[in-house]
Amino acid sequence: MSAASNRDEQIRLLREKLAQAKSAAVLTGAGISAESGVPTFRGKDGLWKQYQATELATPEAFARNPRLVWEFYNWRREILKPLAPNPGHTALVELEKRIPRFTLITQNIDGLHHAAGSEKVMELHGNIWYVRCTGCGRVTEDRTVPLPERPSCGSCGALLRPHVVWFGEMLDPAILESAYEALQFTQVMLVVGTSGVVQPAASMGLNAKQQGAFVVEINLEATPYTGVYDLSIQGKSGEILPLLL
Ligand code: BJW
Ligand code: ZN
Repeated sequence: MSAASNRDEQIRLLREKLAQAKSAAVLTGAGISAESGVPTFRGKDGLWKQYQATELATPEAFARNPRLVWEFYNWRREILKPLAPNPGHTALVELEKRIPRFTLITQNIDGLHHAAGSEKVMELHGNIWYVRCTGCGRVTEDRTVPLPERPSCGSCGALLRPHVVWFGEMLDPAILESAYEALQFTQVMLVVGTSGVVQPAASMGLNAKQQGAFVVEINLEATPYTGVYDLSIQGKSGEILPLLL
C-alpha cells in the first residue's frame, strides 16, 4: 500500500471513530499553530534552537533578569499579534459542535483556539495575552504591544509577569484536574502537533489510551509516541484536521 493510500485509510478509520464517538478529547501543541506563522519550540527553526529556555522560561531566569524575559515575551507578542487561526483550529471548532462531550486541551499560549471560536479551552501553560502580578496575584488580560520593559501592577504596583507556565512551575491544579477527568471518559483522543517531551502534557495521550481511548497522533514527524498510539497520521494538522469532518 502506498504512503498516500495508507494515510487515506487512516483518515477514513478515524473519521468513522469520530462519527460514532460520544466523547472526544484533543491535546494540541505548537505544531497546530505553525501554519498560522507561530514559531514552534523544538524544530530546526524552533525557539529553543535560537534561545536558551533556562535563560528565558524559568522562574529563576525571571528573578535574575525580568527585563530580558519581558523583552523575549514582548517580541513573541509582536509576532503573534497579527496572526490568525488556520484551518486546523477551525476544524476543532466544528468537532466541538458535533461531539457531545468534547474537550480541548492545549499547551499553546497563543490564544488562537479562542480566536478561532472554540468555546471551552483548557490552557495548560497559560496565555501570553494575560499578565499576573508577582505581588497580589491578580491576573488581567492585556494586549498592549509592547508592554513596558518592567510592567507594574495597576492595583499594588508590584512587578507583573507573563501568565504562562515556565519550566519547574506547577500547572494550574484546577485545569489539570479537569483535563485528567476528561481523559477518563474520552472514547477518542487526538494528539496534535506536539513533540511529546514536556510533562505532564506529554503523558496525557498514553493516560487516555490506558483508560481505553482510541488515541491518534497527527504530526509532521514521528514522536516518542509514534507506534505507541493506535494511529499516527503524518502530515500538516491544517490539512488533516479538516479531512476529519
Ligand atoms: C506539526 C506542524 C504542523 C510542526 N502540523 N505538526 C517528568 C519527567 C521529566 C521532567 C519532568 C517531569 N515532570 C516535570 C518535568 C519538568 C518539565 C519537563 O517536562 N521537562 C522536560 C522537557 C524534560 N516540566 C515542567 O517543568 C512543567 N511543570 C511541572 O511539571 O510541574 C511539576 C514539576 C516541576 C518540576 C519537577 C517535577 C514536577 C511545566 C512545563 C512548562 C512548559 N512551558 C513551555 C513554555 C510556555 C511559555 C512560553 O511559551 O514561553 O511550554 S516550554 C514549551 O514546550 C511550551 C510548550 O507548550 C511546550 C511543549 O512544546 P510543543 O507544543 O510540543 O512544541 P514543540 O516545538 O516541542 O513541538 C512541535 C511539534 O509540532 C513537533 O513535533 C513538530 O513535528 C510538529 N509540527 N508543524 C502538525 N503544521
Ligand atoms: Zn498587584
